Amino acid sequence: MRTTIVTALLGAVSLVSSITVPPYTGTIIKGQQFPSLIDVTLEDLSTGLESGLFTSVDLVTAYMDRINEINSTLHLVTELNPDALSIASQADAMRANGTVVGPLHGIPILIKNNIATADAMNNTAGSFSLVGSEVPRDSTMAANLRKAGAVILGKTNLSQWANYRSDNSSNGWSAYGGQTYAAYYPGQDPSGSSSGSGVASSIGLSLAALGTETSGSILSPSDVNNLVGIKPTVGLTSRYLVIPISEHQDTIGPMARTVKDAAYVLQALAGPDQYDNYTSAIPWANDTSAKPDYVAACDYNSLAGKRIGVARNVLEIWGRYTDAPVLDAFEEAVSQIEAAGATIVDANFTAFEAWQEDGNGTLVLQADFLSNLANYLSELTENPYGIENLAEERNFTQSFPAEAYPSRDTAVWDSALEQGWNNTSPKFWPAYQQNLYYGGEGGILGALARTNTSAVLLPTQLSPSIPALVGSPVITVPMGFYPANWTVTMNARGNLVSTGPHVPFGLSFMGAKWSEADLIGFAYAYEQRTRHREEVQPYLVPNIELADVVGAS
Ligand SMILES: *[C@@H]1O[C@H](CO)[C@@H](O)[C@H](O)[C@H]1NC(C)=O
Ligand SMILES: *[C@@H]1O[C@H](CO)[C@@H](O)[C@H](O)[C@H]1NC(C)=O
Ligand SMILES: *[C@@H]1O[C@H](CO)[C@@H](O)[C@H](O)[C@H]1NC(C)=O
Ligand SMILES: *[C@@H]1O[C@H](CO)[C@@H](O)[C@H](O)[C@H]1NC(C)=O
Ligand SMILES: *[C@@H]1O[C@H](CO)[C@@H](O)[C@H](O)[C@H]1NC(C)=O
Ligand SMILES: *[C@@H]1O[C@H](CO)[C@@H](O)[C@H](O)[C@H]1NC(C)=O
Ligand SMILES: *[C@@H]1O[C@H](CO)[C@@H](O)[C@H](O)[C@H]1NC(C)=O
Ligand SMILES: *[C@@H]1O[C@H](CO)[C@@H](O)[C@H](O)[C@H]1NC(C)=O
Ligand SMILES: *[C@@H]1O[C@H](CO)[C@@H](O)[C@H](O)[C@H]1NC(C)=O
Ligand SMILES: *[C@@H]1O[C@H](CO)[C@@H](O)[C@H](O)[C@H]1NC(C)=O
Ligand SMILES: CC(=O)N[C@H]1CO[C@H](CO)[C@@H](O)[C@@H]1O
Ligand SMILES: CC(=O)N[C@H]1CO[C@H](CO)[C@@H](O)[C@@H]1O
Repeated sequence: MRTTIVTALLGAVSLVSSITVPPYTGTIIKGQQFPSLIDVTLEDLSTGLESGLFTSVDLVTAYMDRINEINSTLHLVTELNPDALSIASQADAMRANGTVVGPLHGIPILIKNNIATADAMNNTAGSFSLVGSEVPRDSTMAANLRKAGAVILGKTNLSQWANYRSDNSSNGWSAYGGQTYAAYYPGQDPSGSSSGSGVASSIGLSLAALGTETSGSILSPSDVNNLVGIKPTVGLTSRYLVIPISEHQDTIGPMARTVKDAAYVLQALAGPDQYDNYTSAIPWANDTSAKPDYVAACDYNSLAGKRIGVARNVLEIWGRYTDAPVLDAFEEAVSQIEAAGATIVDANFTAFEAWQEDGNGTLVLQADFLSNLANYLSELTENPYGIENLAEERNFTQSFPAEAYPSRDTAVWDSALEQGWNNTSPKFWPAYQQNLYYGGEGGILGALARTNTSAVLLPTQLSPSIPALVGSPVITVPMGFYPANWTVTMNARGNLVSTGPHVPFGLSFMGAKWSEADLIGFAYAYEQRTRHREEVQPYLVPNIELADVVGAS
């Protein structure tokens, strides 16, 4: 649910790094160049599928082999789709027949294990209480992926309940999926809560993955896994049959290796849905022919002549908890954006200090969770333990040994249950209005309006909280890495490496609601000028490549 910026406050542990960086290139077989799956883009895959160099069945096989090769080390996938090969085979038959439904035709995508599918896969949020539960139909996100021709390859592990259960857990841990690790340093914190989606995309276990965000859960794992992540405006992507935290803040978006790939996936996801009425606020909801073309928005010159803000006061207040390599890389990024033709101005969040002292944000999430969890549970067509609300969910969790209670406590739920009132209470409205002020006039929306800027920049570590309050969009792009001689720091629980040599970090572009196409353009212009993703390779990457699979058959 939320991101932490306090790594600088945690005790430092000295470990010596001996990471060597192997080169990864494509493979040539019979004179044909096969793309390397850690770098491959959607356009590379489409070219190979079109030319018959490989099939979707080959792709699914290669990705599954890569998952099987690495899962016992990184624990990042909880379910493989037993139907994936037959779906890929249908996609191949259609393509052979001249039918390609869209750019994602036959392309494997992983989805977070809180996005439901009406198939053999479980949807659990990482809790044993939901293993074996069933939904009446696909979530709209899964349905939209299938409509676009994608092959849903499997489900990724996550911080349990999207990091909305415990004050003493670790990012990427769920009872059902175990502890996910990231791939840039041994034992690396994958961040969360879309942890498995982040690691899987970063090391090429699928073209891209879906994550969900309430406050930071797409942006933060994209940040530390060297990825592009798009946190869309709340309502641009339907939440129907996604295990919720908060209807006012939850959103679903892509995590991919390039801005353009993320744009392709967003194109398939975005749109109105009869099952989630927040989507009726999409400006083009009544005229889908006016849907933006997020891929065409990838324009190298999109920063030219734009006014771009920097939330200087946030940097001043939170900068003291932020490591020097991140701050230095950020200032360099600001210069590069200026050199790309933008005018840079201060765009301060005027109520930022007041927000830090205020508890209304917590009240809103707790009230939403009480209502929205019960609503999700009521949608199930099979509910193995008959759990209907948070009180019962807490009972289950505290008494089921694999849920690791009390070491992983239920403090977040205890607080929500103690609060007692949900989002139908008269107490909800004033708390929510206060949130809208901190995110709106006193936050990102006010900053954009007052300074007449098209986007505001922050290091991604500092970016999620304020846009979360108003449901406005953010995109993160790789910005750099901790240096090779960086001293390792651990997370609060002491079981994960928070920062260390070669750990990546990103730059966030924050915009007005529904401004995704603009943000994608800016992010693309920055990405293409800097190409930071390519500078460092993970310490751990699966060996199996597409060429091995095609060569073997
Ligand atoms: C291929 O196209 C033909 C003619 O439209 C159709 O009858 C057939 O079912 C198609 N096969 C597949 C596998 O899509
Ligand atoms: C879903 O959970 C059931 C019960 O544990 C398990 O038997 C099944 O294999 C799971 N499905 C997948 C696709 O992993
Ligand atoms: C969505 O529907 C609910 C209940 O039907 C209603 O209370 C709410 O105002 C609607 N929201 C929007 C954004 O239309
Ligand atoms: C779409 O049409 C409905 C019904 O006419 C209307 O209530 C809604 O405001 C319209 N939405 C937008 C974004 O224009
Ligand atoms: C923004 O905040 C910084 C740091 O607090 C301050 O120095 C600067 O003057 C502010 N800019 C504007 C335009 O208010
Ligand atoms: C919520 O905001 C109101 C209005 O500013 C304030 O009086 C109240 O103390 C805040 N509640 C919490 C829990 O911080
Ligand atoms: C929300 O609160 C109201 C008023 O207390 C109550 O009637 C309703 O059952 C609650 N809903 C949920 C899902 O707990
Ligand atoms: C929780 O479990 C206790 C002990 O089994 C039981 O008395 C209580 O009714 C349960 N509460 C809920 C909300 O299920
Ligand atoms: C948090 O978990 C750790 C590791 O299991 C344990 O040592 C510690 O006592 C726990 N803290 C609390 C407050 O329960
Ligand atoms: C790490 O390397 C940089 C550049 O070589 C150097 O300036 C810095 O002092 C080194 N830091 C440590 C902790 O050794
Ligand atoms: C998807 C999956 O769980 N694959 C494998 C993960 O690793 C274990 C142990 O190596 C295998 O037994 C699984 O099949
Ligand atoms: C596919 C996968 O990684 N499965 C692992 C999930 O986590 C549990 C608990 O750590 C492991 O036993 C599985 O192998």
